[in-house]
Amino acid sequence: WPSFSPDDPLLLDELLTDVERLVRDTARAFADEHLAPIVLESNRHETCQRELMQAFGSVGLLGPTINGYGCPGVSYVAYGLIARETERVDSSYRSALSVQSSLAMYPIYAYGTEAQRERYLPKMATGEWIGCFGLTEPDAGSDPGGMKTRARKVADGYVLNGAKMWITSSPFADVLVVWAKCDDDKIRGFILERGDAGLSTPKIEGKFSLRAWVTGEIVMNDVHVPEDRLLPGVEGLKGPFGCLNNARYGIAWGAMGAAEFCWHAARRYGIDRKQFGRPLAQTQLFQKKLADMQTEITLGLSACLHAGRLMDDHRLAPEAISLIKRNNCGKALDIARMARDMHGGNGISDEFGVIRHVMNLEAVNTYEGTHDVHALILGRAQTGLQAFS
Ligand code: TGC
Ligand code: FAD
Repeated sequence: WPSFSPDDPLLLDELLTDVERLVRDTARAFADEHLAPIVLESNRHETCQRELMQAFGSVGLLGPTINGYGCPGVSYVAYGLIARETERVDSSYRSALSVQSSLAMYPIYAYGTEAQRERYLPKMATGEWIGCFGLTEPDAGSDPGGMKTRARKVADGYVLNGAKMWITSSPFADVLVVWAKCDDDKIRGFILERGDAGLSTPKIEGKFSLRAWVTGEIVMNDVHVPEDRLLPGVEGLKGPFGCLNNARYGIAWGAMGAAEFCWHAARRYGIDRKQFGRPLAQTQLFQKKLADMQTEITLGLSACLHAGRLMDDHRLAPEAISLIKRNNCGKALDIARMARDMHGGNGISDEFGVIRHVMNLEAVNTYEGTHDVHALILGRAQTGLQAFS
């Protein structure tokens, strides 16, 4: 019988292409060199620097699945591997990448005009311009169809009024993709630019999660948006949801990266720390927990890889994305909480990293559709009965 590979029991690594392995190694090296050394201070003091986006761009991590416009055009599996490696350090960094690539660049690529693609995508691929995605509002989170933001038609464009809440990167953003209801009550996407009169993006203070990257609001008071900044290629909720499919898929991979960090940390800790005259890792309870972590992570990553191959083949249904987003985020949160417990008192110190992942994964389990909302999507798909309202 072949020997067992504890960190990759199903030998998933062997199923990657050479290009995917190269992208994975590039992302891992970048994360080790540029993210791991700063994350403790950045999380502790809630500091982050917008220049980090340019560093991501310099190694080709932005808009990776887009072909052309300065983007590398790699597979969705490669995109997932980038999410896994960056979130292994901190969910904030994967969040910054998800939003730039899937929620800001993708809608411009998929729904925009050629002129819009040429104006925005190359600068977003280098990270010179930072993007954000405004869907959620103070009174419309799980139910984005209830949004109040309006885009009123005027002679040479639209006038936007409203407020978006919990918007990743908004205080830094140069390019703001905002979803608003038009006079016909249909939702459409608009590109706002930093400097538009009536636009402000205050930072949200007091976050206990994702402290290493900035989150804010988008406040619009009679913001005039010229006609050529409407995204003409889509209308209705399928516009924002089309972007969310890609981002949710990436989060499923990313959450497993955070879980892997916690699993490896718990294993190391249990081997090093002795109580009652033997390593903690030599107790049955500790080993059962490690086995549970190893099992869930292996299954979660297998699902991601399979889903990624289907995605690259245009055969992955949105409901299947809900399944992996929901399950992997929930399992990652369970694993992080377990790893925190296995570190005893040290588990609450940021020096050990696991409490930071617990705090981050609380938000990851909530954004892009909460754990329960994805259950309702799956429930509707198998019963034909809609239970949201
Ligand atoms: P529903 O009636 O189900 O659908 C309305 C229209 O949208 C279409 N659609 C989709 N299209 C493509 N992909 C999907 N996943 C789609 N889901 C729905 C649908 O076919 C329909 O089209 P049409 O042409 O018939 O009009 O919509 P509903 O209003 O009943 O909503 C149901 C529900 C709960 C599933 C949905 O609203 C939902 O998913 N809520 C969760 C909200 C959410 O995920 N927000 C994310 C905000 S962005 C964010 O969190 C970024 S964090 C990023 C980071 O930092 O990493
Ligand atoms: P609510 O919808 O009010 O939900 C509260 C609770 O009620 C949840 O447990 C939920 O599962 C439950 N619930 C809701 N409806 C039902 C129902 N019908 N049946 C049963 N239970 C229900 N949004 C953006 O647009 N862009 C971003 O960049 C972005 N970044 C974010 C970054 C962070 C750090 C966070 C925390 C959020 C971000 N969001 C962003 C918003 C995020 O998508 C929403 O927080 C999320 O969709 C949930 O909406 P809500 O917070 O309004 O919660």
